[in-house]
Amino acid sequence: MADNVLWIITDDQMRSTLRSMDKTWRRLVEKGVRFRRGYTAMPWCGPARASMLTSRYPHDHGCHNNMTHQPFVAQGHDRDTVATRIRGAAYDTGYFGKYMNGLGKDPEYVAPGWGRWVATVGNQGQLNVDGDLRQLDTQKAADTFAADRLRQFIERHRDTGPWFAVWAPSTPHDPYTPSRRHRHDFDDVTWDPAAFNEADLSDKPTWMRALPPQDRSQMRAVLEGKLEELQDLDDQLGRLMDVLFGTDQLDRTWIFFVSDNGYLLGEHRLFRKEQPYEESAGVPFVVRGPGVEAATTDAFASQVDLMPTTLDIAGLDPDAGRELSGRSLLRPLRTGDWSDWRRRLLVENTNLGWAMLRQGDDAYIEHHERGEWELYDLASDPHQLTSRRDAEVADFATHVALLRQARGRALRNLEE
Ligand SMILES: [Ca+2]
Ligand SMILES: [Ca+2]
Ligand SMILES: [Ca+2]
Repeated sequence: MADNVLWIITDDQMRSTLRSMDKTWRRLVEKGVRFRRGYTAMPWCGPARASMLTSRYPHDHGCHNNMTHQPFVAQGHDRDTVATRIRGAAYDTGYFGKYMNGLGKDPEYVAPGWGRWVATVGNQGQLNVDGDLRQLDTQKAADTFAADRLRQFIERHRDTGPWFAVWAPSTPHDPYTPSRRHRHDFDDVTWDPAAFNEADLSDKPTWMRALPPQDRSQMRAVLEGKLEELQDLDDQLGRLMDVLFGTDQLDRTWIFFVSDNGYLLGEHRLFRKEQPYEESAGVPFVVRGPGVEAATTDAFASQVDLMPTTLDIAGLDPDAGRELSGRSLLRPLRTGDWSDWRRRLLVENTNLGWAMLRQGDDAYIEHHERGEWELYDLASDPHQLTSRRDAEVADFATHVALLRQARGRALRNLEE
């Protein structure tokens, strides 16, 4: 029987918070491969989720803002996703949790390809359960309901398979409502990252230079809320792993753990997401799977890689029908050999008009409409405090210009 695949997609989680999740760390990270250079396709909830489901970059799927569901469906993208494709390999499928933003205006929608559909609709506790709407008291209750249904889905497949499921809790997105059990876990957390309220913004794009400082106590409180909510998620993940283990499915299940986007808490005087800096553009990215040796790697991984890897696990050709823009991680995950992997990676925001090229230690950021650029050496300047204004960037600019118009195999060739 082919292996099962589970995607866990958290909401607004920074890479730096993964270590706070003890069960996740012990049962996923230490048993799998952690990508220090895992990136979103675009650091905003809806467009990022559209990219994961289709292995298309935002410039290709054309859903540029956070009301993503409507343009996604209008363009027919929902008929060619990881779910519709993997059904061709006789996988049972299930979606559990937050889907694309905009679903609140189309609550009865059930996306093609999903055998089970337990989607939170909007952010007020409404759920669509296989086409039937339910109203729970809170978003937290809806999240818990979705997680319960996921465990039931897994239990039902004790003796059957294979299956593919997505679990997408709306954690640690605001508002922060940790459980009684965890709501004091990080009361004393402090917050003083190196780039907090960056003093000299003269190397930053023009619009940032007049930014007022962020309030440290407010940023610290957000961090506290995120870390405490993540402890609840960590407990849920522990229960999930118990079910996989208890039903003898853990050794034939691949688990991918990512966030839709990262989050800035006052670094460079910025708050929230959408921006090209590492805290926002980078995401936690972990894979645990059968035969995979535990490791940490500097290979570039992107959200667009999830779909081709999953289809590869299912024995399908990821490029059948439409060439995907991501790469299958499967072979290097199994061998540990990343020498043939992509050398450069695109991250973009087609709404704000920037694109970033990651190449080696370099992060080149281009602001198209403003005609401005930034370049950081993340080895000597990991906190992105000093853009290298004197650098020669013509080669980076050429690659960005090509990558942001390409898709499929042509895009992948530009990464080499
Ligand atoms: Ca998000
Ligand atoms: Ca607290
Ligand atoms: Ca600076």
